[in-house]
Amino acid sequence: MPSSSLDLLGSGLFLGFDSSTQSLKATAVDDKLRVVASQCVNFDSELPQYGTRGGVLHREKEGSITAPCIMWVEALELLLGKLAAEKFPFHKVVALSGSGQQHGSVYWRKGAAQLLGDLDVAGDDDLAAQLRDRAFSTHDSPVWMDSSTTQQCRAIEEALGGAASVASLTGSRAYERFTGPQIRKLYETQPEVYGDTERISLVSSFMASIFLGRYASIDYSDAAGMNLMDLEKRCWSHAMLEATAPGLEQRLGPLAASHEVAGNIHPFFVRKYSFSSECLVVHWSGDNPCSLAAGLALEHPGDIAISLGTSDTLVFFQVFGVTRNPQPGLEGHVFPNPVDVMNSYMAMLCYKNGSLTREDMRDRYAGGSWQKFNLLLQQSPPLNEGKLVFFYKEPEILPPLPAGMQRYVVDGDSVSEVAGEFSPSEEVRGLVEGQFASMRAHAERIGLPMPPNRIIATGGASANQQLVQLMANVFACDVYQAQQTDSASAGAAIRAAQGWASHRQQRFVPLSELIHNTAAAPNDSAVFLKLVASAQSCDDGYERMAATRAKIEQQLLLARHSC
Ligand code: XUL
Repeated sequence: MPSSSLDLLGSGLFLGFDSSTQSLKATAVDDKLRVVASQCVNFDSELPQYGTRGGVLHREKEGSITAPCIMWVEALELLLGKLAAEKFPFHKVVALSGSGQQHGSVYWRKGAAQLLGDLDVAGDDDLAAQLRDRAFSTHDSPVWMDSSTTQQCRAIEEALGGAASVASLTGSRAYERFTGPQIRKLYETQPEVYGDTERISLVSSFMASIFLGRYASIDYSDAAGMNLMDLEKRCWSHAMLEATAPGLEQRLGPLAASHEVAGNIHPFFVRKYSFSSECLVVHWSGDNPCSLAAGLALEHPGDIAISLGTSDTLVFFQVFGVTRNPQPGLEGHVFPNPVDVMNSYMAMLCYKNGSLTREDMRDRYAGGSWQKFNLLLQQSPPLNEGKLVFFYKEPEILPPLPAGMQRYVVDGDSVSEVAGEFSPSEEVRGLVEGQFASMRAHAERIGLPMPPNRIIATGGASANQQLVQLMANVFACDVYQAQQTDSASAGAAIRAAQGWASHRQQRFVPLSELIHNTAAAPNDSAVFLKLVASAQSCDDGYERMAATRAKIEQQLLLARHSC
């Protein structure tokens, strides 16, 4: 019976998991979307028997990066055990869902469906003991960090008539870490393993399968990270399947909408952890879609999230945005939005040189102090009198340019390269304005409306007021900061709530309706966003700067390819 919209979430709890590269996390929210519990298992330190570093195994000889899929099963029981030890009320959970590291794949051996269906509920064996030696055709699950499939990517693109055709069909050109090229490599290099495989899951659908005790479908959103799904039609693309491996469709199973209920939790979890037998499992999805769409309430076309890492290692600097009109091309990725999977899309752009280069300049000109870096930023005027800095410490992904540094002065229509350094404050402003202007240009190219509706800034550097103010000015919109740190598992919990409400109401419940009708007082809610900066007018100066930077990038790319 559909209930009233004011009673969307009843009075139960919603449990979200995040099966990420280095750990498995859980976050529970209540009917007001307040976080009531969270727990985590770190793979390296708490499951040292698997010998992972950063949650993965570097197989130097084969040049691949994998993770033992059985470790994730063992981690799940460890995590549930930790929650049980602190008396988490499993019986109150009405729905659960999860997020998984994108692209990673699990290979179920022939007969595994039967094994899952026959899980021993009454005995003492844990799940890992029941599945370890019998359920998988290989224990090595290739993960997103693997980049050993260049040959397969080129072959797939060639079969489809080029990279642009693959991008427009699937949302991304063929990428090494994407699941299709990984499957093709497995088929080519270990045909016996492929032959012995009855089902292929993503990390997300794998974990959902464990909770269900039968194979879960891959959801539309995470499926877009495989180079196998027709993005527009939301079905497997026969051309992509054929270019990847024979007999693949039956091994992938049917696709599902991300907010749909996959089924009831398996009796194993009811007996061992006292879950209710009524607890629903909502399809799991990818970590980026969960984190950004649900965890940050990034739902409306025109919303953008920018994640600014702080570490000085290789941090990916990501821009996500919601759009109804994606333009998948040779750069970036497009996924169906998991909280509005039939109508809108998320675009994702990854950069390598975000914090890395800002930290380099902080150390060079500001003695390692962010405070001094911020003062330098303020000493030059907006638009930096036309001075632009291009600085890549590592080969960049977007645009694909080698490490290096170039400086230009723009005066009206004339652009001239300069040899020497600018002043410290011009260097700092030139770099940061340039990073945001470049993001603005790429975001527009992939189909994100400009200026955006709003930006949600996350990651350590989003606490830097000068940076977020400049971001607001360059993009000409308000910038909000997310308060929730575990946004992938919190996002999964919110997706569980959305799936449960949609199931009960027998209609699709939009995230905005859920948040509007249920969320607690702002400070308590997992989806609370704080306004941190509003745009200060600069006419169309930054719009022109973004266009000029994009032109210079094109020239640098052309020069690179003609060398
Ligand atoms: C996205 C990607 C990574 C993983 C991390 O394309 O490869 O962000 O999802 O878990």
